[in-house]
Amino acid sequence: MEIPGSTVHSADPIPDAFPVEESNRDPNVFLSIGTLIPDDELISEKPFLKDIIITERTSFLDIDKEKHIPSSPTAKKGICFRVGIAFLALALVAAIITLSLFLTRPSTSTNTTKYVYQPKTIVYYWTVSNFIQNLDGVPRFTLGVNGRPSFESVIEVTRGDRIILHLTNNLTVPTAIHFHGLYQRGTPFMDGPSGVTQCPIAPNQTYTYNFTTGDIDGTFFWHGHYKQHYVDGFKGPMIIHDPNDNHVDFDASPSATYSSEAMLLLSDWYHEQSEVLLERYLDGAINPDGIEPIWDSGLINGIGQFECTKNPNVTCVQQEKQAYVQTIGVGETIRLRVCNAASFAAFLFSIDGHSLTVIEVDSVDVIPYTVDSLVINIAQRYSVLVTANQPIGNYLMRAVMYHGDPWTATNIMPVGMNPTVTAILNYNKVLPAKAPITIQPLQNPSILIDTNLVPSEPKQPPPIGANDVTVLFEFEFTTKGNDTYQKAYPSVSTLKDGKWDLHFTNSYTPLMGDFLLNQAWEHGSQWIPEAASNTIFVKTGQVVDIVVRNDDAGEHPMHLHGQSFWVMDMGVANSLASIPRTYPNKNPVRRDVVSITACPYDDNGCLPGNATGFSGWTAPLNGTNVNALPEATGGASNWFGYAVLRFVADNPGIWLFHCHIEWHIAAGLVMNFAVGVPEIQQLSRPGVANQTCSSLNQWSLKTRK
Ligand SMILES: [Cu+2]
Repeated sequence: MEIPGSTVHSADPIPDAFPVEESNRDPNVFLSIGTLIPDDELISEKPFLKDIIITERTSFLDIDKEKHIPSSPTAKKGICFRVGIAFLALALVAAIITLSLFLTRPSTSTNTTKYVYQPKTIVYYWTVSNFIQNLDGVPRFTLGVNGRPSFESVIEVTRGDRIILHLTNNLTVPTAIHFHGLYQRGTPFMDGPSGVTQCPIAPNQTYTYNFTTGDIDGTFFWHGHYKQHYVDGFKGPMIIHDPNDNHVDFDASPSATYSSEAMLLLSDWYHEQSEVLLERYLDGAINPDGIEPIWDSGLINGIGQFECTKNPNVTCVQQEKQAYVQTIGVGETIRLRVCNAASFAAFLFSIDGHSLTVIEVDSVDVIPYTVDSLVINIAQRYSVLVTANQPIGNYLMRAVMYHGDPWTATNIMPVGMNPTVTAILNYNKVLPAKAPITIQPLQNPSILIDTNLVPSEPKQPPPIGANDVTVLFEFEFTTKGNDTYQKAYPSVSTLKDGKWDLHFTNSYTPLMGDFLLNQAWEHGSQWIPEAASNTIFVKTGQVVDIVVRNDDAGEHPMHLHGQSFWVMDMGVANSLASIPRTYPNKNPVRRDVVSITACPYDDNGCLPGNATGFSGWTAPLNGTNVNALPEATGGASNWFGYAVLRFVADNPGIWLFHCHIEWHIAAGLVMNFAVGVPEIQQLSRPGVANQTCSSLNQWSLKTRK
């Protein structure tokens, strides 16, 4: 078995250019479209909204005005930015508006007084289209926003703000977007999943997403939630700032203070279109073993490095930039918001020579916890503090994609596949000739697991009682009987009088559920929620436990929309009865994506392993020396991976619970929680929702002809 670190070393492509000074776009600056107007001036149908100024809005530019100024004399501002000359006039107008808002705020100079933030409304005008982009050296048709790569479209607001996002669809197929990690309290129609909370937006139509952040802040991302648009690049960063962030206040948090920040959006990247890949994956005749499509390379903030020299059949074109560069001042501490926006890959993230202090997980602040690397599965987010305490130089930030059996279900990789994507942590913009990029790959990474994390604001999960709901979600992947297609077979039962009552199994949901399709697309305005597939109905106020049982040989990142859950327990077990049902931890980690471990295994299948606690991530980073695995359930034992997740159903809406591996969504690894149907029906459904369904109807009638 290879040592993971050594594999990483040999596979690393070193970016051969260092383009900070050559660029006309500073790599530290995300570009986004947005403008600020006070919340009390906003009425959604006001005509002046059409006339508001749209300006290039530089991410992180506004941050320092929004939050406490660090009182430590050692704190430094590390962010620089550049605004194109054509936008100077518009930027000036925006600055005056921002400044006038700023000047009306209460003083932030004392640490004893909480800063009272006046929420604003941020308006975005986005148009999605499909055009050729060169993200990793191999140009391909890729979805983008306003003619630029999606990764540059940052939603960046402060807790309490309202977000109005006008999304115009310039594609030839429908689309929709989801704001990952947002609760959408009172606005479940704005959550985004096609066929669950909205009809997808027909070509040439506009949908207006209009919602507030509610009471959460932290690191999020937005992404397409129609078919596999996410795989084709339709995704970007989303940040909600805490107006009273202790971590920027040296006196409040002396051991974990940062003075600048950036987001690192990690992704895997495919050279083929998702439609082609999906067709091949689902076809049981071509792909009887259900092997998921494997990426060609990875991206950090939309920039990757495919190994062109290893694949003569691919035409490569020099990119504008070969790697994302993040500048940091000497001695400075930066908050890096790391998000895995991949379709299939789990990442091991590290920075040569630097430790990572975790302060946030999926929007929940945690007691600082220092590691040398992070395992981050799909749709998970971690904020880490990194201090520039090493000799001045350039250090590689490495994101390595777990690959080989069991991660990728095969050891055969696409030709030229690069499992490592790198970015550069650059001290004070030193040039590479003076300070060469270091190469110090990790040899034995320390692995962060959920049970290491302790929320800094304790929140005890309520007990689950006889009138509450316990759901068992089990799944396996197979082609069964006469099925032609590869399918996930989730089966869902609820616990009644100590017995499992099976609700559905073998369900195949090619899209998501079909709530609104029933409501308005297929059945006019009549709502027939019972007709929706894979759905468990929950009353408002009930406590819900989801027991997830993973009978598959791979890890699965399970995501719940509409709320976070407590991770009550996770591990491996050989019977449902042996899963503990009492939990001593009064403050378990809360998050919205949990990676359900595969069982420890050998050639005969699952092994007992450490049955009393989580033993996840047991497979090596590069599993290529591991023998092919039999199906876990067909092995010598009945061991499986599990997690118990608890939430309070106090947010009426239709909330998806699904695996965030995009191929598995398509295979049907999806269910819905319908929370508080009577309360949902009392919510006023925005007019745009009905319009979108009728436009979709017209479009589909037209295309059927
Ligand atoms: Cu999955």
